[in-house]
Order: sequence, then C-alpha cells, then structure tokens
Amino acid sequence: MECVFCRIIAGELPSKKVYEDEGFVAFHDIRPRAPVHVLVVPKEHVEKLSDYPDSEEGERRLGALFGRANRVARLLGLSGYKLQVHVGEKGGQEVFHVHVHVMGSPD
Ligand code: DGP
Repeated sequence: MECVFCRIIAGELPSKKVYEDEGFVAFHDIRPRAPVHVLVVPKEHVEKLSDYPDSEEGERRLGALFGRANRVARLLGLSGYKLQVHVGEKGGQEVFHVHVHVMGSPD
C-alpha cells in the first residue's frame, strides 16, 4: 500500500487520531499551520475532490465529508474555523487521498 493516508487508516502508520467512525477518520496534521489543525479523511481511497462524480451519489459523499468536518470541529471545541481542500497538483495537493483541513483555535 503506497498511500500514506490508507496506511494510517489501516493502522500501519501512527497518527494522533481525534475521531473515527465507519466511513471517516480525523487526525492531527503532521505539519500544523494553526493551533488546531486536523485532517478529515474518508476511509475509501478517492484521490482528489474532483473525482467525486457529478451525480446525486457524488454529492451525497461530498456532503458526508463536509458534515464530518463540521462534526470534528465541534468536537474539538472550535466555534469558528477554516476548512481547506487542495484539489490536484495545481491546487497544491500533496497527498492524493482526499481530505479536508480543519484549522482553528479552541475557544
Ligand atoms: P495537502 O495534500 O496539500 O492538502 O496536504 C497534506 C497534508 O498532510 C499536509 O499538511 C501534511 C499532512 N501529512 C502528510 N503526511 C502525513 C502523515 O504521515 N501524517 C500526518 N498526520 N499528516 C501528514
């Protein structure tokens, strides 16, 4: 398995996990750019956000990803926060397993 986030999900690499359910996991970013900087990651391997199909099913999966990002932010005590997604190389994406950055400061 080459994907670093798949390896974290499989427990092959360590991470500071803050949330997990049947479809998603969230863990602290290894290079934090905010006092709280967590990555929300679907367990299914999708390379990038633009790979979600332009269909009801694709929108449902996208909605679930952002719903989890909100849930994780709430669990971490963030009342205001920034969500960031890098899409593709030209969008600054480094890890090609879709993820949402949740960044903020606890209240
Ligand atoms: P990007 O693909 O540009 O949206 O950002 C990927 C982020 O993933 C980057 O902020 C650093 C983080 N990252 C890369 N490798 C690891 C890792 O092995 N563990 C953790 N926790 N974070 C990682």
